[in-house]
Order: sequence, then C-alpha cells, then structure tokens
Amino acid sequence: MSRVLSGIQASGQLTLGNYIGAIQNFVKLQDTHECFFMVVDLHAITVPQEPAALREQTESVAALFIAAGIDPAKSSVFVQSHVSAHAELGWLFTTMAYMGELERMTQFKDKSSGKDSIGAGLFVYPTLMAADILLYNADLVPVGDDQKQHMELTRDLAQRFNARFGDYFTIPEAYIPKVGARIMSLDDASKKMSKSNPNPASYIALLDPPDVIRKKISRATTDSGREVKFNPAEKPEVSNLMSIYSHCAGLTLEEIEARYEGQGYGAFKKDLAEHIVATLEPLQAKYAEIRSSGAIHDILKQGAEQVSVVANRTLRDVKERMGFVMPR
Ligand code: AQP
Repeated sequence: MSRVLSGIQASGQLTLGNYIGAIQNFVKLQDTHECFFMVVDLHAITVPQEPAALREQTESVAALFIAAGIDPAKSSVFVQSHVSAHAELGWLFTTMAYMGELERMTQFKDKSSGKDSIGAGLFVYPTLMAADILLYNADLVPVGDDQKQHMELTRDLAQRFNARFGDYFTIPEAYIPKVGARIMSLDDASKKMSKSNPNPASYIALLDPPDVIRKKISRATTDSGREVKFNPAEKPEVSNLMSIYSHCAGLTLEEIEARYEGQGYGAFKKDLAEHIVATLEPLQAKYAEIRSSGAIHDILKQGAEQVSVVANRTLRDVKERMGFVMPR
C-alpha cells in the first residue's frame, strides 16, 4: 500500500481553503493508502507565534482533522515536534540545499516581502518540509497548488541524497486536486485564502459561526457585472466563489451558472453562504465534542508512537550513510 504524508501548520484558525485544498483529500486518501497526517508546529514558528496561541492552534488543528473525518484507527495523526527526528533530518537537508534554490521559493519571497527583519527559519522552511516527507519515504503528498515548488525541491533533495550516498529515498509525488487546489481570498482574488492573513474578512474560518459566514460572504468582493460565469481570467472573484459553491453544494460549475442565469450576484451569494454553513455545521458540532472530551491528547500520543518507529529508523539509516558515528 503506498504511503501518504501531509500536514497543516498550526499558524492560525484553519480556513475553508485548507479544508477544500487539503483536508477533504486527506479524508478520501485514508481508505486507499497508509496515511500519516501531522499538525505542523515547527514550521508555524517560522513567523512569530504567541505561546498560548500556538498551544491552542495545535490542539485545534488536530481536533479539526478528526472532526473533518480523519479516523485515528486508519491514519496516524501526530504533532511534528513530538517526533524529534523531523528537526534533526531538517538540519541534515539544510546542509545539502543551496542558497540559490531557497532564494527562488515564492513562498519565502511572499512572506518576507516588505519586512525589515526576516527570520532564518522562513528561509530554510523547505528543507524541514523535505525532512517531513522523506522521513516516512512517502509516495504521495496531497497539497494545494501553492506547495508545488516546495515539492519540487523535496524531490531534488531526495535525488541529491541518493546520488551522493546511495539509493535510499523514494522520490515523492505531489497530489494536487484539479479543482479547489487554490481557493482565493474573499477580499482580493489575486491572493490565496490564508489563515495568517491579518484581515479575518479575507477568509472563512472552519469555526466561524453561521452569522459571521453570512456576513463575510455578503461582503466578499465581486465585480461590477451581474453574470454568474466561471471565467478566472476575467471574473476572478466570482469564479473563486463559484469554486467554493461547487465544493460545498456538490454541483458542477455549469450547473451553478444555469441556476443563477439572469439573477445577479445577490441570490447566488445568499445561497452560497447557506451551503457553506451547512457544510461546516456538522464539522463544528463534532469539533466541540472532541475538544470537550479531551480525547485529542491520547490520539496524538498514539500517533507519535506509531510514526516514531518509522522516523527513527530513517534517521538512523541516513546518518549511517552520511558517515556519522553511531552510538554503540
Ligand atoms: N487557499 C488555499 N486553497 C487551497 N489549498 C490551500 N492550502 C492552504 N491554503 C489553501 C493547503 O492547505 C495545506 C496546509 O497549508 P499550511 O498551513 O501548511 O500552509 P499554507 O499553505 O501556507 O497555508 P495557509 O493557510 O496559507 O497558512 P499560513 O497563512 O500560515 O501560511 C497545504 O496543503 C496547502 O496547500
């Protein structure tokens, strides 16, 4: 059975973008693959995090995984920092990566642009991500479109290691959904919807109450036209809302166009908000149950124990191949 590894940063409240672009696919893949899903906290601190917020976000992401349908009996769910091999292999890959290739990463350029002081962690983020994936010799990595470049670097680092130290790593493939791989901001369709965007009106958080969702959708930017048509080049805002609609209502884009022909944006937005509310309500109810039961700690402990066996074996093999003296 081929192996899947993916994760989500504990860097804020999860958004509908994380759900459509990532979590929904995680849930599907667990029936056909051996799955490892992690809450990524070591990456989250590449931008400053308040300790209390980091703690809360980490538990919240883990509980949302379970609430969305990831089943700990089928998949291993764990926190990145609970498995110290991630940080250690990350360092080994940092020594093998070139400054030039890290400088080319668009996520680094986006997140560092306009900042006076840029954390070194943000720069070496992709080498830690490569370690996350290669520690488990994952075959498939479900990610949104924005992670394509990091995936290419992971493949390059795996090949570089194999060429220098002998064939060891599986070269992983990115698994990018055809629709929904990039859900855009509600206030600016040129930017992807992001949980760390300081403007909460730019995203739908998975835990937003129904009235907040309705308000955010009613205020979402559209254009001066009135046609509900899917045309990302000319109507990026409406097309983005249509992608969200399609995911939440289970309708094709053509069906949505037909349904709102000649009706303008008002009715479309009103229905869209209700479809989002209906999609998130069961997830929110399950989330509240999981949080109040405290079960998440046991799930994470069990997950870390399961994956550590694989991770520690990989780290030992890698260090031996690189020439480290192993303790006897
Ligand atoms: N807008 C999006 N549309 C589709 N997929 C998305 N993903 C994120 N945003 C969208 C996918 O969610 C997974 C987890 O992402 P992450 O938290 O590890 O990092 P990210 O891609 O940087 O996500 P955010 O929400 O934008 O986080 P911040 O704001 O902290 O940087 C990935 O598979 C990603 O593709």
